[in-house]
Amino acid sequence: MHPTLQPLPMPDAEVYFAPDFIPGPQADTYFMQLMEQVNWQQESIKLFGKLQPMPRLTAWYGDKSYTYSGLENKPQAWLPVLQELREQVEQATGHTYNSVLLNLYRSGQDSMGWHADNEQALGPQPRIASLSLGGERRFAFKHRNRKDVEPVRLPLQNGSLLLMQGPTQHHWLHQIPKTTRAVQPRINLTFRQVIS
Ligand SMILES: O=C(O)CCC(=O)C(=O)O
Repeated sequence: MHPTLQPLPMPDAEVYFAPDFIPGPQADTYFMQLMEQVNWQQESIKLFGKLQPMPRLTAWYGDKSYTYSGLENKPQAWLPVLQELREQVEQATGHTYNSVLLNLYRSGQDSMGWHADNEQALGPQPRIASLSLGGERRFAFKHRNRKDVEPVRLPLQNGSLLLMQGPTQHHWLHQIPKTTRAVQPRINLTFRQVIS
């Protein structure tokens, strides 16, 4: 594993974090390329029986289709820039990924609610390698059922890499909360290995 990926001291989890995985200027270039080249979509989700626009834009690239939040994502061919980032993340984590879900948080009003990435298609111990580009946002973890365990808050800065594996998705939820602070747009790429 890449030496900058350091373990976070979280019980019932296996989480590693490299705050400076991609140097700032290079991360800025990747951010601009992805803003321009990715086929960003405004998807909808059903909330209390009503269709609502998701509070972020998304895109799915990979070798297989994948159902996420009840949405079937048709695979799109890897863009060269995504292929390049995938190779860097594979080298750093020592594992392969056949899919990437991208999220674009246009402003502090864009967000992702509490959830775990525990879809069956990710296998019994999902491994999620999550790269952040652009404006810094706060990421939060909370244990699903242990009240004695403190929540964990982590600023995800431009160029940082967060790796979640092992039992993490079974015991912890995570989110990107909305913020009223002035924040720059942020792109997040979550590399995954879809097995079914
Ligand atoms: O934007 C992030 O850092 C979180 C993304 C996430 O939780 C997900 O794609 O499942």
